Amino acid sequence: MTLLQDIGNTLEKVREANPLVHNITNVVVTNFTANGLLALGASPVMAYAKEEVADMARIAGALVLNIGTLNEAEVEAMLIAGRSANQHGVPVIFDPVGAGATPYRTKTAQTIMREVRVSVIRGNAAEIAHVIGDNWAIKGVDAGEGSGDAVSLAQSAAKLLGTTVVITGKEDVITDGRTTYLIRNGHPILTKVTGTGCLLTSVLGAFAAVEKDVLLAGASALVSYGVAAELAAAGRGAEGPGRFQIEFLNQLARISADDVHRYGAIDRV
Ligand code: ATP
Ligand code: TZP
Ligand code: MG
Ligand code: MG
Repeated sequence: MTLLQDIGNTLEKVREANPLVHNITNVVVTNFTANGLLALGASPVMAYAKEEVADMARIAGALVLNIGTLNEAEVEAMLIAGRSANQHGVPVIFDPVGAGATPYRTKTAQTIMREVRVSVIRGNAAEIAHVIGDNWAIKGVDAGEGSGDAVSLAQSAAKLLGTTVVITGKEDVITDGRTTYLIRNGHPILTKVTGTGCLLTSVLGAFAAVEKDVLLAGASALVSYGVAAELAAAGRGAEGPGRFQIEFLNQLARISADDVHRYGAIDRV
């Protein structure tokens, strides 16, 4: 069985299992995230109240934490949900949106990494660097022009944090500190639609819910997502970001194991 066949099978498992993904995410991307998960074949739920997050996280297939529009109440809920997920063997996926942009974001991201056992942390290079106290340029929630090698940054972060790290950009890196894959799927128009990074983090949750091998789950999410974006950009999405956003949802619903075999571009490095 080749890696791309394993990835195609993992995509099919998401569709068969329809996993419940509990998201505590930001106000910018909430609707897009729910629609993207539905299109892919997962079942989204957004629940934020500290009175219920432990119960919701317990019954979910994965918990996604995203600090894009954080506040104290939400951070408290994230810690409660994260601890419940850890107690019940539910994988936690974390998006440290804007870490490095303000001290509050950086500190909160580091607190979550310390207090919650996170299966996968996904961000742009600057965000991941700031979570480990490294200094890449960052501008708001977009990666800046920091230099350096995303592969070695991801590997250092994985070792320091003791978790699987995903750094996205023109190419995506996933590593557990020992095994590293580079994924060359995707399209630049993804950077013109807000929430494509956040939705990807939730899609990582959907895949982690159905596949215990975190590296395979993550690689499968990255390849499937990138290929869906390529298909959308090659079709109706070529018209511009508005049409692309809608067409991308269509392609997340349509993408098949066959598309993954044909267009997946992943290498072990
Ligand atoms: P940023 O705030 O830096 O844009 P983000 O959280 O939005 O970060 P991205 O790094 O943009 O996350 O990743 C979201 C998706 O867009 C991923 O699938 C990634 O592969 C893809 N992507 C980002 N930039 C490019 C690019 N230049 N070419 C192809 N795909 C890209
Ligand atoms: N501001 C706070 S969260 C957010 C913005 C614009 C969304 C960021 O989404 P992404 O997926 O990182 O582009
Ligand atoms: Mg982006
Ligand atoms: Mg982001």
